Amino acid sequence: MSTSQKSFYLTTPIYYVNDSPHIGTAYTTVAGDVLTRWHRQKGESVWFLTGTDEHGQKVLSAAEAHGVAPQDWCDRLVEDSWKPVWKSLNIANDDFIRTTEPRHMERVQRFLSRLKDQGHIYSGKYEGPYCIGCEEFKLPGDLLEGDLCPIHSKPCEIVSEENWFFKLSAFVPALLEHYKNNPQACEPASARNEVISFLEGDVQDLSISRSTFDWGIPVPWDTKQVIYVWFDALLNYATAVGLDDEAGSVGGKKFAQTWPADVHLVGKDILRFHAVIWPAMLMAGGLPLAKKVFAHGWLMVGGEKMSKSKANKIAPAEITDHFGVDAFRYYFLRAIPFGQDGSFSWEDMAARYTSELANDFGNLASRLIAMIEKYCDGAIPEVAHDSTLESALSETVSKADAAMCALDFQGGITSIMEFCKRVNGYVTEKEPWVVAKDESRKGELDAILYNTAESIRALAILLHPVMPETTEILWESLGASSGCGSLAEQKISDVATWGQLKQGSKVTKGAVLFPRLEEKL
Ligand code: ME8
Repeated sequence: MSTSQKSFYLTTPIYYVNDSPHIGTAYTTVAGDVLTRWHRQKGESVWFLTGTDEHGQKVLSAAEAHGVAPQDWCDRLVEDSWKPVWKSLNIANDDFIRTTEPRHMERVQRFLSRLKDQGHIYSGKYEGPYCIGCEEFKLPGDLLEGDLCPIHSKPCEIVSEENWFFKLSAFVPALLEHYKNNPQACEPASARNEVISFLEGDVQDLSISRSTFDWGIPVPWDTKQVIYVWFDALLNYATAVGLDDEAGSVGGKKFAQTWPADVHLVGKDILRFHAVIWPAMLMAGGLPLAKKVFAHGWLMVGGEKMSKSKANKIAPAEITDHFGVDAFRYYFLRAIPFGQDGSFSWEDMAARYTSELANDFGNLASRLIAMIEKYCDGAIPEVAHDSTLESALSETVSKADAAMCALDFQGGITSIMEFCKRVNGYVTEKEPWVVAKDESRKGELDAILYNTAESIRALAILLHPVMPETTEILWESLGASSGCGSLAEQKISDVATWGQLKQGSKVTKGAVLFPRLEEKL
């Protein structure tokens, strides 16, 4: 791959390390992983960034509550919790940025100094409510009765400080113009509308420093103040790939290859930061804006947004211990339209696991392998063709690719699973177990089994980004790597080319892909 090719650059939010990951933070990270794996499978150069947001009052309070110095607290949580959880979920991120790393802190200070020199920053007095849960300066109109934060249902503290301000309001006309000309820059449409109506309101300049605590990056020209945690955090997307480094340097080259980001994946709770403040910061710095901010909905448990600070928090392991990692990765993207809120229920997850994964997909694969073992001595039979299956596959690949690239994970996965149902229908209709009873119909039997195997080859590739582990087991048991190469190197654009499984490749009965739940519970 040429080094000058622009990478498809996707980011997740960097999560606060006030606690460990839960299924909400895993939802965003898995979605990012599936999308980047899909783009890799398209043969594109990809850069996938995640990380942790370690400064600010919220993290400081968590560390204090545990009697640990904030840096030690962050180190411990990142190494013992965040990184291992992402590894356990098979997240293939290319980089992991921590905002306490020198590579980030130095670039943030340099960028801020540049904005100050260019006249975008001034000193002033800030007075108003602040929600530590959101780490956000609130407008009185944002709050519920009793000055409660609408997201955290907790009272805000009143901040009154001499701070440094960023001239956010100066960028409002340019931001409105940007969204008018590039509607795809903020999706879904409901998110874009919210951003536009916010911009059409009374947008204030933003306080970007704090003086009452010191857990943050010092303001370079006024070290009694630390940089506001969101100003620090948003910059991670650019500092991680070499923001403002010299053109010919390693960082400079990386920046040229990755920036602008293609997708900032976020939850709708942090939409304004990403679709108002962040692009204004980039405009001030004279940098191109990210191509898309996509705000997905919330996972709800018991009718409430699941969050680290509430008792309704579910750790990914509670689910993966029952259903396995791949079913976890599959379920949320399959069940909830990306962009809308969705409720998690064990019953719905168990129902989909059994009907879609164990029955439709897992059983199809195990029946096919068993029949090839029984009727063909375990070797893939001669290449055959079925025009209906072939055209259904072509259609599936185009539909799935269009949907996945548009972040319609539900649409993409549904079209793949519809093809799976169709293959099941083909097997039911052709009744290979009946055909096998008549030796004169051996050619017919071989053709049915080849067509089924070939369809399953395609399913393994198309589902690989969603369920990397299970599809790898399936690929091996189909004996596909000997004739087709590794699963990771299969390209989406070639999936529908029929006849790739090689005659004579040996199939093997692998592990059951999706064991019956009764055996696991
Ligand atoms: O906001 N449903 O970090 P955070 C769906 N550090 N997604 C959820 C969710 C839920 N119930 N709960 C959390 C921060 N998320 C900042 C970000 S970025 C420069 C700084 C996901 O730890 C979702 O992506 O509070 C949400 O936006 C993010 O976690 C918030 O994570």
